[in-house]
Amino acid sequence: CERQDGRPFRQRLLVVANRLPVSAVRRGEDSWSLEISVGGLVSALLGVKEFEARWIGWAGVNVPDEIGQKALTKALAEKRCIPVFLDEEIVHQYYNGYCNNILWPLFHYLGLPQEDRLATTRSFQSQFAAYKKANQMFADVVNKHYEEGDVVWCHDYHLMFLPKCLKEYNSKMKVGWFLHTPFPSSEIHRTLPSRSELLHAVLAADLVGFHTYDYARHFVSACTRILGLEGTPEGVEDQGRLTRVAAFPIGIDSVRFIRALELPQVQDHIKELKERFKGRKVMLGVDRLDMIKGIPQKILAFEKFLEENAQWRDKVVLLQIAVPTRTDVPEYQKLTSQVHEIVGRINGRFGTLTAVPIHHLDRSLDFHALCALYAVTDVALVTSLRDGMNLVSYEYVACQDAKKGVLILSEFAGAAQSLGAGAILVNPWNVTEVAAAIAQALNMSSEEREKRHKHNFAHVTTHTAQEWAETFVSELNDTVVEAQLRTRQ
Ligand code: ADQ
Repeated sequence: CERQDGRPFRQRLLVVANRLPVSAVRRGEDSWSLEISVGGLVSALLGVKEFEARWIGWAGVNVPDEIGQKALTKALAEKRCIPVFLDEEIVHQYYNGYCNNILWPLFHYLGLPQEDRLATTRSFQSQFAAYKKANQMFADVVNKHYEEGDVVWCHDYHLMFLPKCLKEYNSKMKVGWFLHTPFPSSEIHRTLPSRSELLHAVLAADLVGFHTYDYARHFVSACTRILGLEGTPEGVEDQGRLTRVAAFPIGIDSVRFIRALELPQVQDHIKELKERFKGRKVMLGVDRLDMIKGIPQKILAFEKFLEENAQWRDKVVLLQIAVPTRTDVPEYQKLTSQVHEIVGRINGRFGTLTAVPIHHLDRSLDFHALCALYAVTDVALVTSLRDGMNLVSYEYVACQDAKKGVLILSEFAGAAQSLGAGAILVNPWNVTEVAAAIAQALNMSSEEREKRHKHNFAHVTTHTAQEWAETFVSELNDTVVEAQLRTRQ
């Protein structure tokens, strides 16, 4: 196997994530069309030049028949993707249930669902059993495709059991696991009925990575307090075996965003937006419509700002782009109605015949439209109640080198640790504080905006997604070599 420049790849990298980076649509009994979905992880790994990456994951569709499975496997192989086939019941219990209904809220400090509080409830137990079963199914596929010397990189809270399953197959496999969400305080993690089993399973990896040092510290504390293991500056030690634990803050492919701003279609969007909002300052929110993103809190803070700053009422507009996710879950449906209700009330209260203060869109935007919005807006508002990192804040900074807009950023997003010096940091629960931050951002001098932007732009363009992936994989290789040396001594 060769790279584009003709040199051989250093190593094969098996990336295992719940979802493959493609959406599959069935066109006939044995034909599929595939569309690549570019997200943070995909662009991060596209930049990893030394490794020949293959993806293993679920294609997001139920394919019960053998003909369909074979055809999809073949189509995916051309994109270097390998499918794990999960049936509807497993998806319901493992993905909707244990992953999204239990681990996601818990890791974001929203607690366990009330009805699942007791470890003995049937639904909790069956969801956990399905979670383990699904992780074993991922492991079976990885094991089938693994070749000696490969690096296996497991991603996120969906696959916490995977390192254990893989090491049971082959203790020599190089296994890394990275969490994209926060890892909560050990006091939160210990409420989980399956707390110990999950920690032990993750510890089977050689390297465990988090976005921030705090999340890594919480994980080590959970292992020391709940499992009684020894925490060292390097990681966690269990009977002489060390699992290395460290922080690897993710970044974005900043060049992709910066270059996009030159494209004619993006320039056209920019021109249109400038015309449309002429004479008004524009604030931007871009989020998945999820409880963790603090969208109601953001809108209420904007209302407070309008209440207290009458002179700004017809001079500022908030564009909130919220892409719907997990739309079949009642809590998410409730959140959507709640947001619509607040937006309607505020627009009724402060709107005029010609303009409304909030434009709320329940949809995803294409990449070019998103870049244009990032480039023309004066302020970005990120008010996550908890967020592993938050890439929207990075993307905004990457597109603001001409305008030098202000980033208002929640102190509970991992990004606060890297962009804190340039952003205005806020506690999203404190509506008065966020309203004051909006006033500060809108009134900020151009010198101060420039100074703050410069700091953040330097960070976003140097700590890229590519660097993140390269660092993790090199560290994983080194960790395994060091462990081998230790056992030989
Ligand atoms: P997410 O919770 O999805 O990711 P984030 O990091 O902000 O959050 O990434 C969202 C991505 O989706 C961005 O690339 C953004 O451009 C895109 N996006 C969001 N809303 C959109 C919209 N309305 N239209 C178009 N695109 C939209 C999880 C964790 C984060 C962590 C990442 C990466 O929750 O904390 O930063 O993984 O590790």
